[in-house]
Amino acid sequence: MKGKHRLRSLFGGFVVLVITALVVSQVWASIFDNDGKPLTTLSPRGQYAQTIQNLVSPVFIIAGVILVLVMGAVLYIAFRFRERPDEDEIPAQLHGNTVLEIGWTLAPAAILLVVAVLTVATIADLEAREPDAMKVQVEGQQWWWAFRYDLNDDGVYDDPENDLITATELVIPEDTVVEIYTTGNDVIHSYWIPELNGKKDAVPGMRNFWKIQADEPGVYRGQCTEFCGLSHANMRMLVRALPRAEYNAWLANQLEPAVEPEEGSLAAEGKDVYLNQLCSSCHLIRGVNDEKVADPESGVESLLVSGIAPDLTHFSSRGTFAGSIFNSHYPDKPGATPEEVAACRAGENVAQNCGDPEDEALPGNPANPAYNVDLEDWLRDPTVMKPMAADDGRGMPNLGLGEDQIDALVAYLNSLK
Ligand code: HEC
Ligand SMILES: [Cu+2]
Repeated sequence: MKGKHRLRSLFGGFVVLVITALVVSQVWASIFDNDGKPLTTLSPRGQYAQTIQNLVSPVFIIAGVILVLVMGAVLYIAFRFRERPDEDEIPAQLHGNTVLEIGWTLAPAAILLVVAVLTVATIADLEAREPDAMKVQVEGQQWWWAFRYDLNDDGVYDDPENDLITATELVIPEDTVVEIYTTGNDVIHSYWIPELNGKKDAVPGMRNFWKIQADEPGVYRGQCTEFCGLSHANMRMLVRALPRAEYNAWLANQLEPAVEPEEGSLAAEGKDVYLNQLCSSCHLIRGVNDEKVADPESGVESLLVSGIAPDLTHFSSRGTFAGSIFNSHYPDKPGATPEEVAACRAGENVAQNCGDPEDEALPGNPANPAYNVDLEDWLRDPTVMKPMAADDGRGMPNLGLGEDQIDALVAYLNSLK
């Protein structure tokens, strides 16, 4: 009877060990394999994410050692002092042992003190201003992001002469500290690019300091992490870090007004549709509908645009749209010739002319079929593509466009390099 009992508990222990080993190996693998999982917080690709990692690792190790010690002691004691049928003695009691009582009060306090010092030091590092950083205001809107680059460093972010306003994708130079100031235009959002830093709330009426830096060129993804209404889950974010020279070229191009379509072309028709179908009451295309109108009473000049829709001046320089959940075109092949890029954008021989859609680092990765949506579908009815409360003035309404208008608009939007 006794032998059978021991066999059963041995077998039970073995099963528990195997299950534990399986779970630990799975968790371990998924934590450190970042492939295709850009939202893991444990794979830093910039100095601030690394700062956080430098706190997480020692705390994790301290907690792990304590876990093993405590669980080991529990298992040992449960086994060593288990009730035996032929013994009815109670083990020696330790209650009132002063040395032990003081020891197990002071030891955890000391450990927590170490963790507290490390944590406060990390917070101070992350909150420190960087004198030479470039500065961008990051503004959450239902359900996309607007960016204002303070190019002349005067602390003013909405001066169209000296600041750049873009949307959807935050483009930064590699290996450069970027100070960001988060704010919200409607409700509270939260900006979070886990590979570059932690989260920062974007609160209406406030400007919260944060900063990011990417060691390597690449695409870094994130997700709004403060519930912000109907399409909160569809409010992604994307940072594109470029080599310095490419960034400078990107910036020079962004500062230009929109490309004027060739007279008589389909794109030129699209521009007319843009101006005539209400698009221009919400969206801004610099050089097209950025004329200001003076208020007859106060004389204050302002734009005729609502400002609550993404800037489309260089729409086609971005790879994603609508809160980075859809791709506007196939990704460019690295080192592609202009002919290949043009052919790729036109959808000709995609396999040869476009980049590998599985490559996460490429703009507008259409690897996920759910996201590989045509711009046409968006214009046909955006409310089907993304839940929005357009009747309530949130998001983009269905404008009931005809197919000819959609074709022309797509040609125009794709020409806005
Ligand atoms: C009532 C305001 C409104 C009107 C009118 C409107 N849009 Fe939009 N549009 C929006 C908003 C808001 C978004 C962002 C929606 C989101 O991603 O949640 C958007 C997104 C877009 C996008 C994706 C941009 C990006 O970078 O994410 C395109 C392209 C676009 N609209 C084109 C058009 C065109 C073309 C028209 C005219 C036929 C038009 N819109 C009319 C408000 C409007
Ligand atoms: Cu949000």
